[in-house]
Amino acid sequence: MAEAHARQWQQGIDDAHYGWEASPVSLARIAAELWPLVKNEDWSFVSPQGFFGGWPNRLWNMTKKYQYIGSQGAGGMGYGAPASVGAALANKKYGRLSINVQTDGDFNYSPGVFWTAAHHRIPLLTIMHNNRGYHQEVMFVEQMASAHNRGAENAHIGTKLWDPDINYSQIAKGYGLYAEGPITDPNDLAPALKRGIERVKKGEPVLLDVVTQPR
Ligand SMILES: Cc1ncc(C[n+]2csc(CCOP(=O)(O)OP(=O)(O)O)c2C)c(N)n1
Repeated sequence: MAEAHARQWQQGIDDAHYGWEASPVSLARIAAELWPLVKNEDWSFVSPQGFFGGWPNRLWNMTKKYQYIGSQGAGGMGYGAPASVGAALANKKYGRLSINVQTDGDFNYSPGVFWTAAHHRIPLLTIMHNNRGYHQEVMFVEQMASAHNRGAENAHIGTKLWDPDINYSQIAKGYGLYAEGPITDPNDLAPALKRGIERVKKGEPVLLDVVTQPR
């Protein structure tokens, strides 16, 4: 088992190299850039990671029960943002660094919760996984259209969040948060994460909008 675990761990590190320099930014890169910045903090990952490639599980050393909130109890979108703010509120009294990787579709169900985070000064680092779509649905419609030999060129209808692109840092600023982005160059990511973490450690919510690969 130890050998199998070591192999799996190494596979995660190897896989994280793919698309390292890509723009939109790869999800593995977000997790890999975050880890050295948080590993010596008392951190807590307060969002589901199923749509984030499971990268925290693959690359981070999780040893404490509060370091991962787990997946949604059901499959309901609109759970992620409020759940992460609630978990960050619970973490606040312990001085923990709460980290939320926030998918864009989920964000749009109840974005006002970020105002709540600003109002109550809830420390929370939110990194937008902004793939500009309800990508689960994009994939499903592409699959079904292809299965019926219809071609997938209309799969974006009702599933993509573009035209116009949504400016999440502007929305967050409107709610009273410190925000940066959209970040499209992967080399801009680490400096933004550092700035964001510094502010969160001072006790405020921060949102960084990162334009990402679909999954
Ligand atoms: C309340 C609700 N509405 C719709 C769905 C169907 N649904 C499942 S995943 C998904 C897309 C989610 O988009 P996003 O949060 O951006 O994640 P992505 O699929 O892009 O990774 C939708 C609409 C659902 N599960 N729950």
